[in-house]
Amino acid sequence: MAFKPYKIKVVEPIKLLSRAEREERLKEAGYNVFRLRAEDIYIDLLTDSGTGAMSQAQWGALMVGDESYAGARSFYRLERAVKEIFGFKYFMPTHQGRAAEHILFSTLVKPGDIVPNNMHFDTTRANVLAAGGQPVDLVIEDAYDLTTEHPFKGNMNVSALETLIKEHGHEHVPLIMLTITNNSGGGQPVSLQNIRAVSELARAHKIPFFLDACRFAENCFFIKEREPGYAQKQPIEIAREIFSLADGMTFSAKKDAIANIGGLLAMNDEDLYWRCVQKLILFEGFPTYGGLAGRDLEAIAVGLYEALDEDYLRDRIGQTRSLGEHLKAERIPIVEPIGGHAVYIDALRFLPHIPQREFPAQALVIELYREGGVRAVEIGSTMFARRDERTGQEIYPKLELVRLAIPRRVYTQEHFDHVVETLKKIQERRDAIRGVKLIFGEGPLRHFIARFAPL
Ligand code: PLI
Repeated sequence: MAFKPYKIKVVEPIKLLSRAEREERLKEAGYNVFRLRAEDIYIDLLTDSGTGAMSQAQWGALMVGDESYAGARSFYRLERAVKEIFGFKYFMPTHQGRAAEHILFSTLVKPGDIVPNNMHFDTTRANVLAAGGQPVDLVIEDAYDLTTEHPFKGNMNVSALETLIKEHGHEHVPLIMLTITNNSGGGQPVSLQNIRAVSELARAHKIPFFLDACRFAENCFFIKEREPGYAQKQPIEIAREIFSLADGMTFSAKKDAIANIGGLLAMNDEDLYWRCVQKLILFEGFPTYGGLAGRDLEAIAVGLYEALDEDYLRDRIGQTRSLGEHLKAERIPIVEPIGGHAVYIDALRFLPHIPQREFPAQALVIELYREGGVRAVEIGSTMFARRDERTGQEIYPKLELVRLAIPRRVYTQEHFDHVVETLKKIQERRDAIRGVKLIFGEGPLRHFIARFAPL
C-alpha cells in the first residue's frame, strides 16, 4: 500500500455537468478546452503548472511576506533557498518561467542563431523564435519510440549536438538548453551522465549551458531510482550535482516549487546578470521582487524544499505511475516509461484512422471532456505543426500526444478512477470518433486561442 504523506485540510467543490451541458460548453468554446470555464470542468488535467495545492507551511509563509519594494526580507529568504539548492551566484525572480525565458533569450540570442535543447516546450520555442533564433530539438532517437523501456528518454543526443555546433559554428549557438524533465516528450528524465556530457561539450566550445529546470525535483527522483550510484543520495544532493554542471537556469515556480505563480532566472556570469537586470526592471520589476509579491517569494522558498522531500516525490511520481498503469491495463496506448508529472496518451495509436492534418490528439482531448468532464491538453499538431516556408507544406510533429497532467497534491484515487473509466468508454466507441478542422488561430502559440469545427 502506498504511503500518503499528507491529508486534506481545505477542499474546493467541483461538479460534473450533464452530458448535454458539456456538449453545449464545448461548442461555445470552439472545441478548444483552453476556452472552457474552469468551473465547468470536473477533473482538470490541463496542466500541473500553478495548479498544485500549497501546504500549511506555504500558506503560513504568505502571512509573513514582506511587501517592500526594495530589499524585502522575503527576497533574502528565497535567496537562501536558491543558493542552497541551485547554487548559482546570481538570480532574479520573474513572474513566470516564460518571463525568465524572454529575458534570457532576448539578451543572448541574435537573429539567425540556433538554440539547441533536448526538446523545447511551447513558450520556450516561441521565445527563441521571438528573439529571431531557431529552436532545434536534439533529444535521443529513443524518445520517439513510445513503447521501449529506456530509463532516460529525455537525454540529449550529444553527438548530434556536437555536429550542430561544428556545422553552424559556436558563435551562432548562443546557449545550449536542456529541459529536465522533458515535457514535450512525455515527461521523461535526463540522466546525470547526460547532463555531464552536455556540460563538458558546452564548456569545450565556451557556450553557456542553461537548464530549463521546471521539474528538476522529479528529475532528481528518477536519477535516484534509475541511475547507478545515486540510490543512497538525497534528492537535494542530486539537485546540487545537476546544477553545479550548468551555467544557469530558467525555472517556473508553478511546477517544482508548488507555488501558484512565479519563476526564476539564475546564472553564474556577472556580466550576463547585469544585462538581464536591465530587462527585468523594464518588464518585470525591481530585482528583489521581479514581478512577484513578497508573499509569492515566501511560498516559493518553502515549496522548493517540499518538492525535494523524498516522501512527497514518491507519492507524486507514484500517483502518475498508478494512473498510467491503470490505463495500460485497459490497453490504452500511453508513452512509456510513464513520466513524472503526466501520463501521455499516444493519439496516433488510439485513433489510427484520423490523419494528423485532422488533429487526432485534439479530437481525443475533446472526447475526454465530452465523455467525462475531464480536461487534458493536446501536445501534437495544434501545438507544434508548422508550415515550411520554402515549400509551403505543413510539417507535422513526430509525436501526437494527449497529456493528462497531474496537479500536485490535488486529486485522489477516486478522481483518477473516473479518468480511467472515461477513457475506457471512449475506447469502446473510438472507431466512430472523427477529427476536427482548425478554423481560427495561427503561429507557434495558436493552441491557446484556436477554434475548431467537428468534421
Ligand atoms: O508557465 P511558465 O511560464 O511558468 O513556464 C514555462 C515553461 C517552461 N518550460 C517548461 C518545460 C514548461 O513546462 C513550461 C510551462 N509549462 C506549462 C504551462 C505546462 O502546462 O506544462
